[in-house]
Amino acid sequence: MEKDAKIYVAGHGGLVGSALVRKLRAEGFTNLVLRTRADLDLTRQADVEAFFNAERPVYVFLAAAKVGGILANATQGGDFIRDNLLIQTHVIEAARQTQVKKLLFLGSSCIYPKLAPQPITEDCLLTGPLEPTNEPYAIAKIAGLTMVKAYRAQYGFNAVSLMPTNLYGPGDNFDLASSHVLAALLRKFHEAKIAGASAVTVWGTGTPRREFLHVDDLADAALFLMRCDDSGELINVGVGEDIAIHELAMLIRDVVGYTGDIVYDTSKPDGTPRKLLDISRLRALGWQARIPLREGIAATYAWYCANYGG
Ligand code: GFB
Repeated sequence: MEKDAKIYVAGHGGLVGSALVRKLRAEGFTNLVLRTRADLDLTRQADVEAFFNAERPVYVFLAAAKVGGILANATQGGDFIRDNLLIQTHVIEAARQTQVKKLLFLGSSCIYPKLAPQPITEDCLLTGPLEPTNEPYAIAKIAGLTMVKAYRAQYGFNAVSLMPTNLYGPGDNFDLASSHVLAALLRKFHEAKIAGASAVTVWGTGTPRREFLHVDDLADAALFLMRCDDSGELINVGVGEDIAIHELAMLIRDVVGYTGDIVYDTSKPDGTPRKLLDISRLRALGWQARIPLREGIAATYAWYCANYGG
């Protein structure tokens, strides 16, 4: 990838997009094209076509998507499938029409079957029923993966498809109704510490297991694969180990320095019991994550305090 090549990071303001911009700038890429949602609504095809015709980026990182935690997915499925189908379809087609050299597409570990054998290998996709709480999102993302695969076969379109595990880090969404668990618990324990609350409520039973990858590691993997992988194969991106939600809650309580109790609200969904990724394919290409979970949580907590105060 040439350092002056024009690179479009769709969704540059989000958790993944902002990490990609940090990584690309740190690596000396000087020609980044960034557009806010107000500047460019990716759900409107004519606007996306006009943007690509005007800017003609050489590389595209498609980090724009409607994403959210288990509750948001379970209650806004229509928005999740509509917005993600529109965004990805418009960007991938405009990239093809304007001869983009390579596009990076992001799937997610949550689009594998609910009860896939663990750790999950890339060939598990579409081999069983999906997790009901996020089926609309999963089907949209599976459609995107299928689209880039079909575009490679029909048009020779070059795209790399990553399947990241659960992500966290600076720039995360801390809204308690729509966030993912790690960000939500950081905020909950922080606010309980400030308020002197006696307990923090954790959703579900605390027994599900999740794998967490710091978003700066994901950005590193994304650039690594954009540079070196042209196989067209799905590639899982994870850390190779997971943690039970109740263990995560105790870890975050310790990092935040809260001393109260943890109570579980079993009226909230657990979601899939486990979704640990098999990362053999990525390791064979020579990449592995570097940010340990406790260190990553502590750094994210410091970022949260600096940006959200309190
Ligand atoms: O991170 P999370 O919302 O999404 O939930 P998923 C992970 C686990 O943490 C679930 C529990 O078992 C939740 O019940 N949990 C405990 C909490 N306390 C909380 C809390 O305060 N907030 C949240 N959000 N969870 C998502 C998919 O599944 O994975 C998305 O729905 C996305 O589509 C994402 O792909 C990566 O890991 O269960």
